[in-house]
Amino acid sequence: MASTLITVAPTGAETAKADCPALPTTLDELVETAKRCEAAGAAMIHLHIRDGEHKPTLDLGLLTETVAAVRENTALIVQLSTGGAVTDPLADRLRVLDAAPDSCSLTMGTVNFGDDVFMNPWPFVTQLFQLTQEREVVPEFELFDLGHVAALHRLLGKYGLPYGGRVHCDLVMGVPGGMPGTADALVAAVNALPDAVTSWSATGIGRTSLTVALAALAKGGNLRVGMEDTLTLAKGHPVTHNAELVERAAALATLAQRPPMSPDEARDLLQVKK
Ligand code: KMH
Ligand code: ZN
Repeated sequence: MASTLITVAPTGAETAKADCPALPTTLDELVETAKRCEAAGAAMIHLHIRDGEHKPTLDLGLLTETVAAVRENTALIVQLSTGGAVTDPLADRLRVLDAAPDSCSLTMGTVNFGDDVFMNPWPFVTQLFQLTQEREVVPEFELFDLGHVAALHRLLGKYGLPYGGRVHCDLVMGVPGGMPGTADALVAAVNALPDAVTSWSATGIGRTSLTVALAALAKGGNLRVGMEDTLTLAKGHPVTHNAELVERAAALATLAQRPPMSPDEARDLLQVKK
């Protein structure tokens, strides 16, 4: 039976710990979250980390320590964010690969991001992509807009396949400034993906989370969920632990006759380094 890759994005860089104490920001909280989310059906974790004051950081020592701790305690594929926070310099974002994750996010273009701008100029995209090839890290192409899909065609046409030979992307939908979190937008984006794409997932920001998950399953895709993307299960029902979102995703995937895949199956799918 076909199965579903569930990725959990537990923290992000946008929510303040003071506003959401349930957000995992310390190493202990991240490891506990990773373990519970793996038990609930996640196969990959998309990590942003925080400093001692719970502020987003790309500190290389902390990133390396976090990768090691999650690897020690789970079998999850460890994906580090190279998106960071909107204020992070591009050079620091490239340096994330020095922490040697299994996978990293790679956003395919600049996008308005609420009141901010998430900068991903083309030379940065190509430099980061070539670095993933050199370091043998599997990129996950983050697509916030149809223009990012066009940029993925351009990238693969010019630089070839990623490390491992598979092409995995994630549609990030419902960001104010990006494509909307609707079934119509999802179908349009998926139908426009390059033929080289071997797997894709989708995530809906905020209240679009459930719509996007249902549309993704109906269209044959995989799921990314987590408190980076949504802080409520429904209106008036705040998420109290990332595992709740993974459990819901696993239940939907099971109902769709494509139960969650194990981390080992996900390693095969994405061809991350052994
Ligand atoms: N925090 C956003 C500005 C990624 O992780 O690669 C970017 C982001 C995407 O979250
Ligand atoms: Zn992220």
